[in-house]
Amino acid sequence: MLKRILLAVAITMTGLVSAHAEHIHHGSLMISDAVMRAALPGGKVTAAYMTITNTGGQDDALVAVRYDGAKKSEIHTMEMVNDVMKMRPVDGALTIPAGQTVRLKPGGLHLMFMGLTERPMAGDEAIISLDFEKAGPLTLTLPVEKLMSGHKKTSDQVDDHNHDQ
Ligand SMILES: [Cu+2]
Repeated sequence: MLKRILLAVAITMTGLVSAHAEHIHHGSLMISDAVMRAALPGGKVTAAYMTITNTGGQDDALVAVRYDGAKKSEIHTMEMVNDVMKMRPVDGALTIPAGQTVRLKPGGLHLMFMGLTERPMAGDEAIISLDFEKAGPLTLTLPVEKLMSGHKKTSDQVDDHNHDQ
């Protein structure tokens, strides 16, 4: 309750704080800025982003992700191949090194949801499940927002997942 009151105060004061500014503690992990990208009309893929900080003394790893509104959920990374940005599933798990912060963000690491059976729209909340090697399973509720891609383009119609064209 107190947390909600404080958040409301923060929103009033800055006008900029949104729901996903809230931090979630899970074992020695702290998750913030979690958000799912709104799917485009007719789109079959979308992505989610978050910041994961490992405040502990041991490495942890994100081993699996699941979103019930998609047929397939994967952890993706982006890399330059011949000047073209491509994404691919991470090999094995995504390590969250002890004492470090890993940022999943547009144009970089992301959680990827393919074969959407639901269409998450701006203003919705989406529930995803994460599984960490040490901290264990976590169910997260994410705000769904229209997000710009990591590209220097201004259109909402561009998303991370057109890179393989
Ligand atoms: Cu992807």
